[in-house]
Amino acid sequence: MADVGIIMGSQSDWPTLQKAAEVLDELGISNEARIVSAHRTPDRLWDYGRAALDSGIKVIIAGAGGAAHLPGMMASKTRVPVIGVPIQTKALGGLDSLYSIVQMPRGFPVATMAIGEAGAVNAGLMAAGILSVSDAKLGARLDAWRAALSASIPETPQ
Ligand code: RP5
Repeated sequence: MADVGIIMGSQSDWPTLQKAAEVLDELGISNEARIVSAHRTPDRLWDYGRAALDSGIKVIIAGAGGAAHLPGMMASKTRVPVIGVPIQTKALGGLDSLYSIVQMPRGFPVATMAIGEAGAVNAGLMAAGILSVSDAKLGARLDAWRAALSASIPETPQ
């Protein structure tokens, strides 16, 4: 059983979503990754969304590119919070993914991150922040992670 489900529209999205998995691993948060395409495997999307709560998943990170319907469709299927990661695309740079994911109709939100790897890392951190509200030990690990990042920033450019 995993606390965070990482889903993506294609194998080609994994190098980006892997950044979310890495930060979750660093913070000791259990996670699972699945390819769940809104267009190519719609039944898999429905099954995953139907089972998410009972499976114990507390946050879903969903990455997709182009038409990028996966995060929004997953948000329509489960009340587990969905964090969307717009994948950078060759044709349109990921603006297509961003606009598709961010413009949800009222009632079914997706917490949309930045395009690409920064968005994937932040999706992991956002999931950690959500989980840390009810997990003090995780909160302490997240505080330490953030403090270490701040400490690594030099005051003067090299
Ligand atoms: C989307 O189509 C996926 O999320 C991926 O970003 C994009 C391209 O998929 P592939 O053609 O690389 O499998 O559904």
